[in-house]
Amino acid sequence: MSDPNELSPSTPEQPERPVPTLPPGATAPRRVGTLPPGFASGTKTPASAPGPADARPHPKPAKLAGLPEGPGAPAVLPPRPAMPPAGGDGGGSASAADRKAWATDQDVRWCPGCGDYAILAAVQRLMPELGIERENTVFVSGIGCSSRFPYYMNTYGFHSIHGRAPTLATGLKTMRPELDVWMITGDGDALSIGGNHFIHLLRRNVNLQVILFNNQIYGLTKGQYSPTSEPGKVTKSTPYGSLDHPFNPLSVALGADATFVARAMDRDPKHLTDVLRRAYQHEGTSLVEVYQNCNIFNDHAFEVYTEKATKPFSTVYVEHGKPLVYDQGRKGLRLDGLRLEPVDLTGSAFSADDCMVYDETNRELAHLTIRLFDAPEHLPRPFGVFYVEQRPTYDALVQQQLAEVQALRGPGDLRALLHAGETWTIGNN
Ligand SMILES: Cc1ncc(C[n+]2csc(CCOP(=O)(O)OP(=O)(O)O)c2C)c(N)n1
Ligand code: SF4
Ligand SMILES: [Mg+2]
Repeated sequence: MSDPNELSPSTPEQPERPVPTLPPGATAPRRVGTLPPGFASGTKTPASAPGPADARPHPKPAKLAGLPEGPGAPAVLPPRPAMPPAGGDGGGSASAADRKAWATDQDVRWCPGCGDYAILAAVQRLMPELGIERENTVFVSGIGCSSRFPYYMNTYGFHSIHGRAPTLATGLKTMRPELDVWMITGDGDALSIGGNHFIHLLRRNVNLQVILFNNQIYGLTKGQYSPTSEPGKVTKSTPYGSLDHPFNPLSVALGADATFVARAMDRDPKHLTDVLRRAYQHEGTSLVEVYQNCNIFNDHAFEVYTEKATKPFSTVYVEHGKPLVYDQGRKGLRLDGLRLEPVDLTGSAFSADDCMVYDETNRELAHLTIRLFDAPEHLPRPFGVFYVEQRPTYDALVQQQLAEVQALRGPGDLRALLHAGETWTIGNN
């Protein structure tokens, strides 16, 4: 990072990777068609009202406003070099052409049918709409199938080290706050080898977007179980079934005091794009977990949430200020003590008025909602923006502190610093 102007555009050559083959006997149990059992009834509990109306969205183009000025302010940078020409034939409608401007000419090397394609398309569609510049945008990733993402974005990019994307993204955003930084990671990358770095990124609240591709498997290394795999997962590394309790990535994030926590899925691109747009508008670390189908090593993992026959009663979409209602209005979730309880809205006992009105500024409610995870046969899986909090970002605080200290003490001198205080000369004897 000593000279960030030397960042390379994301067009490296990659060695051919053989297409993975299906491992024998390692398919996940299919959950499609499992009907939920009857819902327990309970006494009526009045729903809480949401907190004060949220002032979002906060458009990011003004993100440099508020940064320190004066002697300590970061130096004005020379104009960035022109980007390489975009890939594709450039034909089609204006919006298709806009989207193509964000795509590279690299062969996309994900397996045919992989959910990664839909996420890439959603991001490429969103970029022109955000009114941002490719030359001021950087995608930083770790290692994994998902982490190949920067190759396919016609921006600056960094395919880095397994689990260490948070370190590079933090350094980059802190020293170059005018850049739009997106971090791409997988369930293994973020939550196994990168677990430590991931939680510190979130608590620091560095102003960048994280897209966590959760396919509940290690895809790139051909199908070992991951920290989000369901218990009993049969893989090459767990031939008799995994024994570990899985992480709920969003609970990990809330536990680390993340300020923007959301979930979307590859098979609902409109909702995914809406959530990514909100993530971009948030000032701070925005975590978006995306359920992504790995059709080679973990096919059908999320089918119960994506297929027409089961999606209505298996999912609930949370929206700020709206009651938690699902299954086309036939079911809802009401607060019963300290838990959310599913209720039948087709009878006379309960109506939508009894259901919890979602408040995305309420951390406790976010915790409860995100925990609709442990008993999927009884409860719908929630999607949407669960929690949003405004808190100073690490990068802005660092810049402010630099400006204040430099205003007091003048510009720093690294050589003088290294030779200041207690120093030793190492002799020969
Ligand atoms: C230090 C190190 N350890 C292990 C690996 C091997 N490795 C590469 S990718 C990967 C897991 C990737 O899984 P995930 O993050 O879920 O990404 P996916 O391929 O599923 O998108 C592992 C274990 C590595 N490259 N580097
Ligand atoms: S995540 Fe699975 S389907 Fe996608 S490229 Fe990797 S191995 Fe293939
Ligand atoms: Mg994975």
